[in-house]
Amino acid sequence: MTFEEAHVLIKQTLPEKRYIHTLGVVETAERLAIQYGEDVEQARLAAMLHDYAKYFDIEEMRQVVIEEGLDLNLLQYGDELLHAPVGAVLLARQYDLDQAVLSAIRNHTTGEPGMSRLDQILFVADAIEPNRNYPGVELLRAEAAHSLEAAVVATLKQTIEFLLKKSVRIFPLTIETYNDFVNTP
Ligand code: DGI
Ligand code: FE
Ligand code: FE
Repeated sequence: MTFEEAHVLIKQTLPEKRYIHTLGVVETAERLAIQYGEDVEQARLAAMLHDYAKYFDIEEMRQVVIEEGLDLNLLQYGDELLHAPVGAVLLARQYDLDQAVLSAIRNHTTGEPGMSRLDQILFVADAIEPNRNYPGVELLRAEAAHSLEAAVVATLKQTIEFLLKKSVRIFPLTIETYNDFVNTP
């Protein structure tokens, strides 16, 4: 799938606000890929597609988790977690996409221990794209300017703090990713 094909698909799939967020993620992922020497075309494509399933029917997404043998724990946490792994599966079913791109889409919400540099770029770009304006986003942008790994840790900390304040369950993979990156010297 080319970037332009992905662009057409996303423009017709997502509502305006989410489409604008997506363009911000594309621009930011491209910038980070250049800065950190990763594949710019893969970063742009993963960013364009990352929220493909964001507004899909929750029951249908739960069904995909079961059918595809994805981690059944996904059904016991917030529904917000579904769109990343389910989006990757649905895209892989319909289009020819590199595993590296699918991996970045799959783990963009929680991260994953040992995630690739491309995964890290999408994970951070999603959190700091120019349309994001939550408290603390400037700190994440500053981290991303000097270290991709530091930005991953800062993003995980901000996500975990946000979930704690909301008193919702934290998906184990989010915590495992945090532990993995904090242990990395
Ligand atoms: O899809 P976006 O809004 O662009 O961003 P995202 O894919 O990072 O999704 C963010 C949402 O996911 C936000 O509502 C918090 C939720 N989330 C992230 N990590 C966890 C989580 N929800 C639960 N329950 N547990 C998590 O570990
Ligand atoms: Fe998302
Ligand atoms: Fe997003």
